[in-house]
Amino acid sequence: MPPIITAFEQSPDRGQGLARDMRVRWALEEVGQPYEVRLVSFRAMKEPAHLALHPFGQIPTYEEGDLALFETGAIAFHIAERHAGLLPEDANARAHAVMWMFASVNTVEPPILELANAKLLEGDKPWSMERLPLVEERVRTRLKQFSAHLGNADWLDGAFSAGDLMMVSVLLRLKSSGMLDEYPNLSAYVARGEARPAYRRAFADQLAVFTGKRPGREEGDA
Ligand code: GTB
Repeated sequence: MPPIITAFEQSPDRGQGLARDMRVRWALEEVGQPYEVRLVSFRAMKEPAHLALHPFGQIPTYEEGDLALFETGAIAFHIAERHAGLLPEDANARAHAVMWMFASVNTVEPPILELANAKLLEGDKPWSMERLPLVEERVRTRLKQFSAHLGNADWLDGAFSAGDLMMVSVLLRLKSSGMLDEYPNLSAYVARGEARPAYRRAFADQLAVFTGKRPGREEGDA
Protein backbone atom coordinates (compact mmCIF):
# COMPACT_ATOMS: atom_id res chain seq x y z
CA MET A 1 0.00 0.00 0.00
CA PRO A 2 1.46 3.41 -0.93
CA PRO A 3 1.40 6.10 1.75
CA ILE A 4 -1.65 8.34 1.83
CA ILE A 5 -1.40 12.06 2.42
CA THR A 6 -4.17 14.58 2.97
CA ALA A 7 -4.58 17.83 1.07
CA PHE A 8 -7.18 20.59 0.79
CA GLU A 9 -10.23 19.74 -1.25
CA GLN A 10 -10.55 23.50 -1.85
CA SER A 11 -7.25 25.30 -1.41
CA PRO A 12 -7.53 29.08 -1.04
CA ASP A 13 -4.61 29.42 -3.51
CA ARG A 14 -6.36 27.27 -6.15
CA GLY A 15 -3.28 25.17 -6.81
CA GLN A 16 -0.47 27.73 -6.68
CA GLY A 17 1.37 25.18 -4.56
CA LEU A 18 1.42 27.22 -1.35
CA ALA A 19 -0.47 24.77 0.85
CA ARG A 20 1.87 22.55 2.82
CA ASP A 21 0.91 19.24 1.21
CA MET A 22 3.20 20.49 -1.60
CA ARG A 23 6.30 19.86 0.56
CA VAL A 24 5.28 16.32 1.25
CA ARG A 25 4.40 15.64 -2.40
CA TRP A 26 7.76 17.08 -3.43
CA ALA A 27 9.69 14.93 -0.93
CA LEU A 28 7.86 11.81 -2.12
CA GLU A 29 8.57 12.68 -5.75
CA GLU A 30 12.26 13.28 -5.01
CA VAL A 31 12.65 9.76 -3.60
CA GLY A 32 10.40 8.14 -6.22
CA GLN A 33 7.79 6.92 -3.73
CA PRO A 34 4.27 6.71 -5.23
CA TYR A 35 1.52 7.98 -2.94
CA GLU A 36 -2.19 8.55 -2.75
CA VAL A 37 -3.98 11.73 -1.80
CA ARG A 38 -7.15 12.01 0.26
CA LEU A 39 -8.77 15.40 -0.22
CA VAL A 40 -10.44 16.87 2.84
CA SER A 41 -12.86 19.75 3.24
CA PHE A 42 -12.38 22.45 5.89
CA ARG A 43 -15.32 20.93 7.77
CA ALA A 44 -13.91 17.40 7.67
CA MET A 45 -10.53 18.63 8.99
CA LYS A 46 -12.22 19.56 12.27
CA GLU A 47 -14.14 16.29 12.64
CA PRO A 48 -13.07 13.35 14.82
CA ALA A 49 -11.81 11.11 11.99
CA HIS A 50 -9.30 13.73 10.86
CA LEU A 51 -8.53 14.97 14.38
CA ALA A 52 -7.45 11.43 15.23
CA LEU A 53 -4.71 11.89 12.60
CA HIS A 54 -4.02 15.56 13.21
CA PRO A 55 -4.92 16.95 16.63
CA PHE A 56 -4.79 20.52 15.31
CA GLY A 57 -7.23 19.80 12.48
CA GLN A 58 -4.91 20.68 9.62
CA ILE A 59 -3.39 19.23 6.47
CA PRO A 60 -1.18 17.55 5.50
CA THR A 61 -1.13 14.21 7.25
CA TYR A 62 0.80 11.10 6.24
CA GLU A 63 -0.33 7.51 6.71
CA GLU A 64 1.86 4.54 5.99
CA GLY A 65 0.66 1.22 7.36
CA ASP A 66 0.32 1.65 11.13
CA LEU A 67 2.17 4.95 11.10
CA ALA A 68 0.30 8.25 11.09
CA LEU A 69 2.20 11.54 11.08
CA PHE A 70 1.44 15.24 10.93
CA GLU A 71 3.82 18.27 10.74
CA THR A 72 5.53 18.75 7.41
CA GLY A 73 9.02 18.87 8.93
CA ALA A 74 8.49 15.51 10.64
CA ILE A 75 6.93 13.98 7.53
CA ALA A 76 9.73 15.19 5.26
CA PHE A 77 12.30 13.89 7.78
CA HIS A 78 10.60 10.50 7.90
CA ILE A 79 10.56 10.25 4.10
CA ALA A 80 14.19 11.36 3.91
CA GLU A 81 15.25 8.80 6.51
CA ARG A 82 13.44 5.89 4.89
CA HIS A 83 14.59 6.54 1.33
CA ALA A 84 17.85 7.41 -0.32
CA GLY A 85 18.27 10.78 -1.98
CA LEU A 86 17.31 13.48 0.52
CA LEU A 87 19.88 13.08 3.29
CA PRO A 88 23.63 12.52 2.94
CA GLU A 89 25.18 9.23 4.11
CA ASP A 90 27.89 10.90 6.19
CA ALA A 91 26.61 11.34 9.77
CA ASN A 92 27.82 14.92 10.20
CA ALA A 93 26.54 16.02 6.80
CA ARG A 94 23.23 14.35 7.65
CA ALA A 95 23.01 16.22 10.95
CA HIS A 96 23.67 19.44 9.05
CA ALA A 97 20.84 18.80 6.60
CA VAL A 98 18.48 18.04 9.50
CA MET A 99 19.61 21.25 11.18
CA TRP A 100 18.54 23.18 8.08
CA MET A 101 15.18 21.45 8.08
CA PHE A 102 14.62 22.70 11.64
CA ALA A 103 15.95 26.16 10.75
CA SER A 104 13.50 26.43 7.88
CA VAL A 105 10.40 25.81 9.99
CA ASN A 106 11.63 27.22 13.28
CA THR A 107 13.66 30.30 12.32
CA VAL A 108 12.77 31.34 8.76
CA GLU A 109 9.11 30.37 8.46
CA PRO A 110 7.69 32.14 11.56
CA PRO A 111 8.21 35.74 10.33
CA ILE A 112 7.00 34.73 6.84
CA LEU A 113 3.86 33.26 8.35
CA GLU A 114 3.44 36.36 10.46
CA LEU A 115 3.59 38.49 7.31
CA ALA A 116 0.97 36.32 5.59
CA ASN A 117 -1.29 36.61 8.63
CA ALA A 118 -0.73 40.36 8.85
CA LYS A 119 -1.85 40.76 5.23
CA LEU A 120 -4.58 38.15 4.98
CA LEU A 121 -6.13 38.10 8.45
CA GLU A 122 -5.33 41.52 9.87
CA GLY A 123 -5.31 43.70 6.76
CA ASP A 124 -8.63 45.29 7.72
CA LYS A 125 -7.60 46.24 11.26
CA PRO A 126 -7.09 49.97 11.93
CA TRP A 127 -3.51 49.33 13.15
CA SER A 128 -2.58 47.05 10.26
CA MET A 129 -0.77 49.59 8.06
CA GLU A 130 1.25 50.82 11.02
CA ARG A 131 2.35 47.30 11.98
CA LEU A 132 3.08 45.95 8.49
CA PRO A 133 6.53 47.59 8.03
CA LEU A 134 7.61 46.07 11.33
CA VAL A 135 6.58 42.60 10.25
CA GLU A 136 8.21 43.07 6.83
CA GLU A 137 11.43 44.15 8.52
CA ARG A 138 11.51 40.90 10.52
CA VAL A 139 11.22 38.94 7.27
CA ARG A 140 13.97 41.03 5.66
CA THR A 141 16.27 40.39 8.61
CA ARG A 142 16.02 36.63 8.08
CA LEU A 143 16.32 36.94 4.28
CA LYS A 144 19.42 39.10 4.59
CA GLN A 145 21.02 36.63 7.01
CA PHE A 146 20.15 33.61 4.92
CA SER A 147 21.21 35.32 1.70
CA ALA A 148 24.61 36.12 3.27
CA HIS A 149 25.01 32.50 4.33
CA LEU A 150 23.97 30.96 1.02
CA GLY A 151 26.16 33.26 -1.07
CA ASN A 152 26.66 31.84 -4.54
CA ALA A 153 26.08 28.22 -3.58
CA ASP A 154 23.48 26.25 -5.48
CA TRP A 155 22.36 24.35 -2.36
CA LEU A 156 23.02 24.61 1.35
CA ASP A 157 25.62 21.88 1.68
CA GLY A 158 26.80 20.69 -1.72
CA ALA A 159 24.12 18.36 -3.03
CA PHE A 160 20.40 19.11 -2.79
CA SER A 161 18.96 17.77 0.48
CA ALA A 162 15.80 17.74 2.57
CA GLY A 163 17.15 20.94 4.14
CA ASP A 164 16.92 22.67 0.76
CA LEU A 165 13.52 21.15 0.07
CA MET A 166 12.12 22.61 3.27
CA MET A 167 13.91 25.95 2.94
CA VAL A 168 12.79 26.49 -0.66
CA SER A 169 9.22 25.50 0.34
CA VAL A 170 9.23 28.08 3.13
CA LEU A 171 10.69 30.87 0.96
CA LEU A 172 8.23 30.19 -1.87
CA ARG A 173 5.49 31.74 0.23
CA LEU A 174 7.20 35.12 -0.32
CA LYS A 175 7.21 34.99 -4.10
CA SER A 176 4.12 37.12 -4.60
CA SER A 177 5.36 39.74 -2.11
CA GLY A 178 8.34 40.68 -4.29
CA MET A 179 10.60 40.55 -1.23
CA LEU A 180 12.58 37.61 -2.56
CA ASP A 181 13.61 39.69 -5.57
CA GLU A 182 15.51 41.98 -3.20
CA TYR A 183 17.93 39.04 -2.73
CA PRO A 184 18.82 37.72 -6.21
CA ASN A 185 20.67 34.70 -4.82
CA LEU A 186 17.56 33.69 -2.88
CA SER A 187 15.19 34.08 -5.82
CA ALA A 188 17.66 32.03 -7.90
CA TYR A 189 17.80 29.40 -5.12
CA VAL A 190 14.01 29.14 -5.07
CA ALA A 191 13.90 29.01 -8.89
CA ARG A 192 16.41 26.11 -8.82
CA GLY A 193 14.12 24.25 -6.44
CA GLU A 194 11.08 24.91 -8.61
CA ALA A 195 12.96 23.70 -11.68
CA ARG A 196 13.62 20.26 -10.22
CA PRO A 197 11.64 17.57 -12.05
CA ALA A 198 10.32 16.21 -8.74
CA TYR A 199 9.03 19.65 -7.77
CA ARG A 200 7.36 20.07 -11.15
CA ARG A 201 5.62 16.70 -10.91
CA ALA A 202 4.41 17.48 -7.39
CA PHE A 203 3.21 20.92 -8.48
CA ALA A 204 1.35 19.52 -11.49
CA ASP A 205 -0.37 16.90 -9.33
CA GLN A 206 -1.60 19.40 -6.74
CA LEU A 207 -2.71 21.78 -9.50
CA ALA A 208 -4.65 18.96 -11.18
CA VAL A 209 -6.90 18.84 -8.12
CA PHE A 210 -8.21 22.27 -9.14
CA THR A 211 -8.28 21.84 -12.88
CA GLY A 212 -10.63 18.88 -12.85
CA LYS A 213 -8.23 16.00 -13.42
CA ARG A 214 -7.95 14.80 -9.86
CA PRO A 215 -5.21 12.31 -9.14
CA GLY A 216 -6.25 12.21 -5.47
CA ARG A 217 -9.04 10.23 -3.88
CA GLU A 218 -12.12 12.14 -2.78
CA GLU A 219 -13.52 11.84 0.71
CA GLY A 220 -15.72 8.79 0.84
CA ASP A 221 -13.98 7.01 -2.06
CA ALA A 222 -13.06 3.43 -1.35
N1 GTB B 1 3.07 23.33 11.21
C1 GTB B 1 2.13 22.63 10.38
C2 GTB B 1 2.88 21.83 9.30
O1 GTB B 1 3.94 22.29 8.87
O2 GTB B 1 2.43 20.75 8.91
C3 GTB B 1 1.16 23.62 9.78
C4 GTB B 1 0.09 22.96 8.97
C5 GTB B 1 -0.82 24.01 8.35
O3 GTB B 1 -0.69 25.25 8.59
N2 GTB B 1 -1.79 23.56 7.57
C6 GTB B 1 -2.70 24.47 6.93
C7 GTB B 1 -4.13 24.10 7.34
O4 GTB B 1 -4.49 22.96 7.39
C8 GTB B 1 -2.58 24.32 5.42
S1 GTB B 1 -1.00 24.85 4.86
N3 GTB B 1 -4.95 25.13 7.60
C9 GTB B 1 -6.31 24.94 7.93
C10 GTB B 1 -6.60 25.20 9.36
O5 GTB B 1 -5.67 25.44 10.16
O6 GTB B 1 -7.79 25.16 9.70
C11 GTB B 1 -1.11 26.66 5.14
C12 GTB B 1 -1.56 27.35 3.90
C13 GTB B 1 -2.88 27.32 3.52
C14 GTB B 1 -3.26 27.98 2.36
C15 GTB B 1 -2.34 28.66 1.62
N4 GTB B 1 -2.77 29.34 0.45
O7 GTB B 1 -3.84 29.05 -0.07
O8 GTB B 1 -2.06 30.23 -0.05
C16 GTB B 1 -1.03 28.68 2.00
C17 GTB B 1 -0.63 28.03 3.15
